[in-house]
Amino acid sequence: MYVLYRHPASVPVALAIVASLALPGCGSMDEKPPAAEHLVDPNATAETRALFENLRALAADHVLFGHQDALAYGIGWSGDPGRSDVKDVAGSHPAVYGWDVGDLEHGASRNLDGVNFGLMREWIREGYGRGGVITVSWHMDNPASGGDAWDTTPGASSILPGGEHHGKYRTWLDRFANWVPTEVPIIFRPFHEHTGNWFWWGRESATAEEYRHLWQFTVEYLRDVKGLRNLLYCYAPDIVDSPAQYLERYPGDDYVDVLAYDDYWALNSDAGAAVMAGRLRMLVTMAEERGKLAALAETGLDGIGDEDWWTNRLLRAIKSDPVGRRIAWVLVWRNARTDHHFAPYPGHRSAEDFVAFHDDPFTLFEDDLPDLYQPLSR
Ligand code: BMA
Repeated sequence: MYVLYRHPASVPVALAIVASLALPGCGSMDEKPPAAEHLVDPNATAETRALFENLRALAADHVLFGHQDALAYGIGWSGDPGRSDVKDVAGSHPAVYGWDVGDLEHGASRNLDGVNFGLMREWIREGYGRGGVITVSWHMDNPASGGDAWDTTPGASSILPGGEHHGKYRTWLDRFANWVPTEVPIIFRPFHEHTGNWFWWGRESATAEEYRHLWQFTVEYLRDVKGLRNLLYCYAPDIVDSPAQYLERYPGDDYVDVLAYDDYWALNSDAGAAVMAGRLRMLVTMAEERGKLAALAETGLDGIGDEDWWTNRLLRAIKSDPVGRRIAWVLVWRNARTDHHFAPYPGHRSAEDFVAFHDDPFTLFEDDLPDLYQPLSR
């Protein structure tokens, strides 16, 4: 849909132009975008670093579209090779693939939603192989009570160093490190929506200090003990309405590469687009001040009741603010059932509008992507 990105040979030039035109502080076409000097992992793989830099350049003028579990199943099918509901409707896979490793902590063969972990690893490689972006969340069970992620029994302090379940938590992280395909750059988004009160790491179950320590320990363990070099770390609270609230539990610039948030609240009504635009503006401002990426890590309307939700709600909200529009990606949740889905499928009431959303030059699907894993030319 956007010719500039269709020709691999022109990509480095195109990226440099996009970045120099639109990144703050880059006044002329000769200037280079600022270097990504502050990744959480200073020894991240070249591909991981390139992903960060390319996403930062693309975010100036585009948003990548993502879908959870896209390759695993959709409405009326499961495990069909090369298939996604997004591709069935729009002709291209999403640009971003979300996966969740809930239950990997127990060494289970399938995640909490029944996705086989061996196949998930292959789908991650497949999406990456086509140039897509991979992000992983973790609906981790409650380490203290044995309940699920939604069991709000306090658990964070018990897995910190010195805590009763600390050894168990190390084992859980070991299982993640053993499973994750280390050659694939992955945007890792643990302990999300923590400003809500529905997870055991949420605001009513963990103090701000416990949350920060849990995050910092997790990063240091995966990076320094397990030696994972392929992770970018994404911090994603639920909706908040001030920078102070956003940063209350923030573990620090040394521990976060992507400032994101989840928002299932704003886009249920027409008026909500302005609310979301304001939140995105706040998010992008905080991210750019720190040299980080910004993203709308999860959003959507379950069932997508409005025919024009994609262009008139989501895209309008993202595009409407000149700062807020500089998020790198937006991801919608999984297509589990006809009564629980966030992307269209063939015959869906919003399918036609989704094609228009795909065709808009602002959105990038997999068929629009440049090589995100090659260093940005300087
Ligand atoms: C929720 C729902 C659940 C699912 C969970 C983790 O929002 O989709 O059915 O188990 O996410 O993927």
